[in-house]
Amino acid sequence: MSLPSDFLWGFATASYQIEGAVDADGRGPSIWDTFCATKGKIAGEVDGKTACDSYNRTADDIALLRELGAPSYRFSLSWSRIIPKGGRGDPINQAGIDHYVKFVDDLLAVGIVPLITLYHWDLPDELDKRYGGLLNKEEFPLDFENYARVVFKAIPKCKYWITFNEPWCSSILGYSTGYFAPGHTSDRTKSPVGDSSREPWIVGHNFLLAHGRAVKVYRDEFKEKDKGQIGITLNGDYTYPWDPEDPRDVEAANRKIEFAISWFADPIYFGKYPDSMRKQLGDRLPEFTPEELELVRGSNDFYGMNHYTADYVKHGDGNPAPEDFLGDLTTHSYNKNGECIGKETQSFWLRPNPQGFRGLINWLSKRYGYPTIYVTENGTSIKGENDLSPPAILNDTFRVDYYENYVNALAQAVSEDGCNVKGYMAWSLMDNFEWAEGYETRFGSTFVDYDNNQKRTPKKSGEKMKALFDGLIKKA
Ligand code: PNW
Repeated sequence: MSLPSDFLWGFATASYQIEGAVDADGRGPSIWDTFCATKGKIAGEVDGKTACDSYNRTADDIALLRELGAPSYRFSLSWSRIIPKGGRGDPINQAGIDHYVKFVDDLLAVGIVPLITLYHWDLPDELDKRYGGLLNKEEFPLDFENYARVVFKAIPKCKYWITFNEPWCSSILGYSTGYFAPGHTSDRTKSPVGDSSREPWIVGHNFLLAHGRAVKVYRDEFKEKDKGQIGITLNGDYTYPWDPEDPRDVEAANRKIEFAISWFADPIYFGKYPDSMRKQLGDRLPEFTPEELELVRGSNDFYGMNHYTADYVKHGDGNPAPEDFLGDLTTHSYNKNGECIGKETQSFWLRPNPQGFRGLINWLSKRYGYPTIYVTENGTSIKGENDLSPPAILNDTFRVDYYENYVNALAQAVSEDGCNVKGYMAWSLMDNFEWAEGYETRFGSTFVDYDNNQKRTPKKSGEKMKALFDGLIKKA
């Protein structure tokens, strides 16, 4: 079992989760600043005002990456640091650009390869207020295209670009359940605005158009000269039928992956939405115009894969509610025989199931013709971890096992199944702002002491990562 010699591994983070310094150097607010300020949305009523203070500690973070021996680092840019109001007619903030240019230079100076995500959920708040943000098909893709061009021009040294992180989360959690910013939902006890039956599908469509536009800009104006690659990062669980003997459960298990992943990947690789989605959603799922398809089809140089967990799936009754986004099915932690998918973690949606990683890499490879895959996130929280303090919290053996099992499953998918995975970014470099779960849920390979000036101390899982990959990657 092995990984190719050019395999890239490292750690991942996202701007709003680590940077803090929300008012520094002209940054404008994002929808997450606004969402955090709304009572009842975030566990512990916390926010990203300070987070890990990474905006002020780029040198510490680079030193940490070096200490862990990471050859690469995936991070995201804060759009509203670069264009505080976000729009294509709005002023550019040179201080924001300078910050990221220096960060990339500093990473490269010590031999760390940067992978940059343009958008990890922190839309400039002004765009949401001005025209409804992600819901606006006329404005949002053009503003994203403009932002992307500004960034490509400023940072030619970056060779790996990710347009969007997990559009499923932004669309479903942001516009159906209301669990994430901007918190739209049909549930009027949670939000005065939203239509869960329609808005998530509109937002998803707009993400695809904006992705297509940014990719076209990169390919037309930068790729030849800068020699980089660009793709989108999609999240999705692996699935197993609750009753493998019941063909309806088998079908539903497959359908769940289509509703999570193929929603975005089918248009990109095949130029159409999955039949299962069209059948259930009808005209609530937008249609592509020929010009839109032209933009979207073929718009991935690589597939960015975020993956954490798996579910057992039971078919629904054939009569899904208008708010249903799973695909007329239910998910379960136990199957018909009472077998458990994996142990509990601190995250209600996450139970480790490493075979599912191998399963999903194979599923994607078969469906999309063995594309180049970069795993852009994989990791776990630990039940009760936040109740511990050093030194106990540093001994994160549950996470050590998770990484070892998942990375081995990946290596099997590559060396035994012939899948084309070229990189792996562990989520996360350090404990950080875990969205609606605040700081109570930790995903870090490094402990961040929020009570002691955000001091960083590597956990065992961080220290063991290099040896794990050194044991698998072939010597050049
Ligand atoms: C991903 N779910 O989010 C994100 O890309 C990260 O920013 C985040 O910190 C990490 O995973 C850990 O949560 C997800 O509810 C959040 O299924 C929620 C879900 C999936 C992914």
